[in-house]
Amino acid sequence: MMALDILREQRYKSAAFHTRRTMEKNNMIKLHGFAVSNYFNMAKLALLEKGVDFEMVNVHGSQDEAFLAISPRGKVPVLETEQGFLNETNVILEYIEETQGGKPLLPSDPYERGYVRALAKEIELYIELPARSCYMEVFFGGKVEQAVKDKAKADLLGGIATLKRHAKFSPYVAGSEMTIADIMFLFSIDLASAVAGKLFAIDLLAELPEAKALLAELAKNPNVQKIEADKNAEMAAFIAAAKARK
Ligand SMILES: N[C@@H](CCC(=O)N[C@@H](CS)C(=O)NCC(=O)O)C(=O)O
Repeated sequence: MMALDILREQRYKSAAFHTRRTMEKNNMIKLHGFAVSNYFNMAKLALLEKGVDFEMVNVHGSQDEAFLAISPRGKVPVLETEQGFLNETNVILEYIEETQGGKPLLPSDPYERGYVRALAKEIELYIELPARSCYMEVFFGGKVEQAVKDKAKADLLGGIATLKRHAKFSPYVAGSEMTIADIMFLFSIDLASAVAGKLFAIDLLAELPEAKALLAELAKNPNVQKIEADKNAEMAAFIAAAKARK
C-alpha cells in the first residue's frame, strides 16, 4: 500500500472512530440535576454503582417553561434517554434497573422485589417527605409554621417506627444485598436526622442502631464518597443562593 493510501485509510478509520464516539456520546444517558439534591444523588448513585457511562447536566429545578417541558413538575432529577425524558426518582431508578446492566439493585424474585419497593416507598413517603416540609427552616434560614413542624415530628416518628418494623438491616435495608431501598434510605435519613435534631432535639435513629451501622458502612462506599465530595463542593454556593431567594 502506498504511503498516501495508508494515510487515507488511517484518516478514514479515525473519522469512523470519531463518528462512532460521537454517536455513543449522543446516545449516552444524561442525568439532569445538581450535586446538592438528595433525589438527584439517588439516581447518580444507582448509575455509579452499575458502572454506567453517563453525562451530568447541571440544572436546578424551576418553573421555567423550557424546564417544565422536560420535567412537568419542575423538579430534578430528570433522566434523558434516547427516547425522551423521564422524571420522578423512583421511576428513574426502575428504568435504570431495567435498561442498564451491572450490579442489580433489585432482587430477581418478584415478591422480594415487591418488598424492596415497599421499603423504598415507605422511606420516601413517611420519612423524606415529612422531613422536606421543614428543610426551609433547617437548611435555608427560613421559618416553618409550628403546625407544619408538629405534623412533621409525628409523621417522622411514624416513618421511623415503620422502618424499624419492616426493614431487615442485615446489613442492608432489605437484606444481604444493596438495593434501591438503601439508596432511598441513604439520601433521606441524613436530612431527616438533621431536621429531627435541629427542630425537635431528637436522635431519630436512637432506637435503630442497625440503621446507624448501615450508614457507617455505606459511608465507606467509594461512589457514596464521590457523591458526598461533589455535594460538599457545591454546598456553600447552593445555600447562599437559596437564602438569597427566600
Ligand atoms: N418526587 C420528586 C421529588 C424531587 C425533588 O423534590 N427535587 C427537588 C430537589 S431535591 C427539586 O427539584 N426542587 C425544586 C423545586 O421544587 O422547585 C422525585 O421523586 O424526583
